[in-house]
Amino acid sequence: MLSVVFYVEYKIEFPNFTRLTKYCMPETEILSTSRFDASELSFDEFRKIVINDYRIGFESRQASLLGRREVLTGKAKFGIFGDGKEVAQLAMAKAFRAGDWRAGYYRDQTFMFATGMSTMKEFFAQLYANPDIEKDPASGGRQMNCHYATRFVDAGGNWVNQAETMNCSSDISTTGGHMPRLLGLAYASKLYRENKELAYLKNFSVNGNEVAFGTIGNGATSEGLFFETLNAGGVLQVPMAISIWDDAYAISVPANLQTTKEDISEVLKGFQREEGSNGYEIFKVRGWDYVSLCDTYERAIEVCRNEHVPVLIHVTEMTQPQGHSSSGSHERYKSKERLNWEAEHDCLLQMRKWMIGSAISNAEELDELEAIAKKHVRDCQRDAWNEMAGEIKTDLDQTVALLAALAKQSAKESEINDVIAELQNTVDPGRAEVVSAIRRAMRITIAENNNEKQALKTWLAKELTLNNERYNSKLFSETHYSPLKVPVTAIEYDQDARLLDGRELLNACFDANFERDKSIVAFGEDVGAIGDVNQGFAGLQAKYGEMRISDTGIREATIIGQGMGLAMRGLKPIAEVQYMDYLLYAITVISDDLASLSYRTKGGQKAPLIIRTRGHRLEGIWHSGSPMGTILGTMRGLHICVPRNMTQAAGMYNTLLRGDEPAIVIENLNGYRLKEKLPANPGDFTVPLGIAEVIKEGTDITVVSYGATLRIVMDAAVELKKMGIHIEVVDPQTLYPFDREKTCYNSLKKTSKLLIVDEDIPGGGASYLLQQILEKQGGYYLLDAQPKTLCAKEHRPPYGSDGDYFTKPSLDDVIETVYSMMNEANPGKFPAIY
Ligand SMILES: Cc1ncc(C[n+]2csc(CCOP(=O)(O)OP(=O)(O)O)c2C)c(N)n1
Ligand SMILES: [Mg+2]
Repeated sequence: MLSVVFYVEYKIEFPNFTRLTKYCMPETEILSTSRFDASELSFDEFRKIVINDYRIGFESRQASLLGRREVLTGKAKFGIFGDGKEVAQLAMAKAFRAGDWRAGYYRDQTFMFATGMSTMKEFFAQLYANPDIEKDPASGGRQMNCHYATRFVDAGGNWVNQAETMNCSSDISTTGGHMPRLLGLAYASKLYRENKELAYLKNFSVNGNEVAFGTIGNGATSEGLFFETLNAGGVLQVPMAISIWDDAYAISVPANLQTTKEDISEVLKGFQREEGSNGYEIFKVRGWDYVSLCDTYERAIEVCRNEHVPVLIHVTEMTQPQGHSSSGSHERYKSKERLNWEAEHDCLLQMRKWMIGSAISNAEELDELEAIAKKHVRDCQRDAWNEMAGEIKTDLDQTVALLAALAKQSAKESEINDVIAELQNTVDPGRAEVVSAIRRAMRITIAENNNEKQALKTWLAKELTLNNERYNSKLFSETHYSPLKVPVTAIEYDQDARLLDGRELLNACFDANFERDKSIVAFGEDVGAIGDVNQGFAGLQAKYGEMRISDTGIREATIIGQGMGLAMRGLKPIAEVQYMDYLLYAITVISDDLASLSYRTKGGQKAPLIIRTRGHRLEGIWHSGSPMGTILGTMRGLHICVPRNMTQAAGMYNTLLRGDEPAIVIENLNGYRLKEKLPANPGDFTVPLGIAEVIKEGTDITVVSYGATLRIVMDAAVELKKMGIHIEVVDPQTLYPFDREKTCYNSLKKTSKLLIVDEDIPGGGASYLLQQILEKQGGYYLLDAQPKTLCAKEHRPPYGSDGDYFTKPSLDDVIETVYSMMNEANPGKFPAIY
């Protein structure tokens, strides 16, 4: 072990500092993440590094102070900052290398500055919600301030070379919500190191040497996602370095109400790795002790990186000089003693004292540095504001000119002038005020038409298009690699194609894909050794190895996080959630993190994860759910596939595995043992997303259904035919995207009557289908009778076949509902049954 000893005023030891690398702060050209190299470093060089660290920390603090002021004076909506957490982040940055990953939370601005993954000007651009990704690359103004991300997907949808860049996965605001993703980011390193077949993916890893750094607040460690992640990381033994920023509070709630023993690392001692066991290396260090912090991070990350042992660094005695966020002050809930203690233990104050005490610097030098730093931060803030305000001002001036021209020609001149005056008097106007003024003027002049009004209308259309791009774009990656652009390959059958169980057909599909693409992996509960509970992966672990098809613990949220992290690092994961009912345990990760990823980074990040699950019908309250309304309401940002059988499911997997957007595929639980014909190209034929299919033609009523109910509808069609009724059955196949070719609408042209059969509760998935068909496609205008929905009851189905019959739409229900619609239209021909 190396050790440097500086004999200055005090004897200060720096064990373990091993490396010096240069990294330039973009706007300052000064070293930032420099490490200490015992063998090469002179005292002067060492001094420079420390002083520079202090500068970064001090600038970061100024950003927090100024940022809060900008919120309080109304220039920004909300502010949350990393004050009181600076010094630990300087130390963490020293251990962070190109290729590494961060999944953290809103306190990490100092780390981001120190690594160069973000700049001071970007900090303010995000605070002002600048929608330009050149100005706020993390989120294009979509996220609150201090929500960080690096852009690892270029405009064409291509991955950047992640092995050469420092990488930051996009933050989310939900406390602890990022932890499952952290697991996946770390797990990717394990796969890259241990599965030699992945060596060709050079842009993503160098032998799995990348560490995934996570940060989390002490309060957020109370979340289940934290514990689930912690346990999974210990089982998997992945290079995951979790730092806990412990300031003894979570907003107003103190540690004694958050954490057993008020001490998270004390509680977690059982996770400590021991001779012969797996587990963690756990470290505890104070947040104002620069020397110990640098030493701790150096040691912790070395073992994490080299040995793939997860580490946990509990950083205690942190403070929060400005309180939690811009909303509210901490004087309300912290005692005077606590506030005094925090003032005294401010990490920058302590670092400054130590630097002076050990003759690394002196008060004069640091005073000067601080003055320069303050000015620098102020300059960055002004530039960021001027850039944002300048663009809006240009729009505003143009709008005012157009409104003034219109006013001159209008009978409502004074009313329009009022609109102009209001707009001009608005303090710090935004785009909303500009566009709203135009729309008001359009309403005021509703009865007028002239060139000036046309000019205003054209301008409004242009503004709306631009604002649509600024504020509403990129729910999906929408690039060349989108699954919607995957070429359609027709299904082929040999003349003597075998009939086999649906599960075997899926198995053939997965087998072919695993053979074709070495980056595909699959995992979940019971997925590995037995090949999933319905045998779709049967035999594939034996064939392709445990690195590609594996079992996980019962931990739905981190199964999704595991997949998400892998997908961000260039692999193609299929993450399995055993039953659709258990999606609720993963829904936070799917909804908050995965579904919003492309949108919240404005296309700067992607995670093409495929979630595989099964549901709709089996037995009992927790095994036969069909919460499609919940899925539709929480997973916008994923493709939602509801195949009616395993052939269609296979075709959808074949499409999705060739695309780059996330999706969920819900297989029919009762379809695995039904016979289907084995295609000749089970791993190649594709089912395009959003293309509905008429699976039975008819003239009387259009019945739209999907998944398991389709078989019931088809059986009903046979019975109804005997009663002289011919239904047309449409399977949308995917609920998102929905019926891109308006097949439902076209069917209504023939039938003028619509019935939706859906297994969800009334008003669940069915209301989405109605909205899409009647409103979006315009089907309303084709109807000659009230549209109907036939759904399950409002409760979940009881156990047993009788419970199913009396709860879910049954054959009898479908027949009678269709018949009643015919009875209503023509009672003479179809007299009431009852
Ligand atoms: C899931 C969720 N619950 C609650 C919140 C509201 N909230 C935001 S920050 C916060 C406190 C977090 O405290 P801690 O984890 O200690 O981090 P600190 O802010 O102290 O650094 C809370 C309750 C949230 N954002 N997400
Ligand atoms: Mg806290």
